[in-house]
Amino acid sequence: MRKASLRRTCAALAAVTSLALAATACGGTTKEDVANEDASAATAGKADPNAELKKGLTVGFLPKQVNNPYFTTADKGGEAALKELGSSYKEVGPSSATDTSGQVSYVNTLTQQQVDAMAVSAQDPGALCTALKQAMSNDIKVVTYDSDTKPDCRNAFVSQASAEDLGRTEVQLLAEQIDYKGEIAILSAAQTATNQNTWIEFMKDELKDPKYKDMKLVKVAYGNDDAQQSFQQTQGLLQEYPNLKGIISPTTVGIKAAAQYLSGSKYKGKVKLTGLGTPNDMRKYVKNGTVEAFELWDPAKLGELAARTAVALASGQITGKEGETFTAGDMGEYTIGKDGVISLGKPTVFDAKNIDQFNF
Ligand code: RAM
Repeated sequence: MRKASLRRTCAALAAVTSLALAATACGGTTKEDVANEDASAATAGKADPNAELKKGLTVGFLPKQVNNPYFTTADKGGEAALKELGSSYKEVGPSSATDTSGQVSYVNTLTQQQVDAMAVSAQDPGALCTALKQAMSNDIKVVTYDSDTKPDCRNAFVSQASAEDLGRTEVQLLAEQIDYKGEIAILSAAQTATNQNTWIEFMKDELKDPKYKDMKLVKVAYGNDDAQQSFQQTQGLLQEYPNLKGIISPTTVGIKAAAQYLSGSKYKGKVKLTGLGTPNDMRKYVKNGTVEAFELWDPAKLGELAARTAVALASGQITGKEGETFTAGDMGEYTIGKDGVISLGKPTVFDAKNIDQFNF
């Protein structure tokens, strides 16, 4: 048995039986282990930019939430790339964006299934760490995409855009729409979401600039990436703060629900709304005057880059260290940044002028 497959069998054992039993079965060092040590260390520790991309791999996608159209689009991008590369795709995941223990179980499931790599959008920065580390110690490459865990709990993070750019530009977009004056609120996703929380920190920092001195962030509400909860939270914000001038919703589920609420209320066009949404979800609210401008990246490209990164890792072309480069097919060359972060690029701002050019 190859060392990698021995390790994986042990991971499967550890995941399904008691750890002690797995340790007894897997604890010994065999001659084969020693013989393979050098080769294995080489693949684990050093990138070989000229390594052939492996075929026949299995990459598991584990989004925050499976029935969220944003992740459906992202993961389809991953699936298409894997097909092109001669590897297999599977997707597992919880239906609620606040089911952290469900996500942990799905990481363990993928580990038991001995996938070659997994692409995970983390609901919570720390909760998945133990399970992800166990996967990595069994030669499974771990890529986070969309929402990160801690840097030592994965090999690389495929980020949609610079978190700083996203946070700051959302404040700038809203400020222009409300003339830099008035009370504003944020309607976020889950309270633990790494991506939204990082963007919100940058929004708060942006608001410290004296040019926003007449704007006041009165509340951060959480709609948990659930349409109904996000709708009710928007309604609640307007009841609690009748002078509210604007809302930033950095979640595709939240901004859509908030637009739906505003669009059917007396606040339509008066309370401004921006954030992160898909053109297909937001088109009608841009056309009916509820929303002026919002932004997003192409989720399919994010999924594609996650898949290509997973395959490059599993093939030994990269290890996730800063400065390593790889070619992501037609997407071109990417360089790994600080803390293993690979950034997709700049987001697009959508408004009445350009929204019809996009279909996702
Ligand atoms: C939702 C999710 C996802 C986020 C987008 C913008 O679909 O919260 O993690 O990146 O919104």
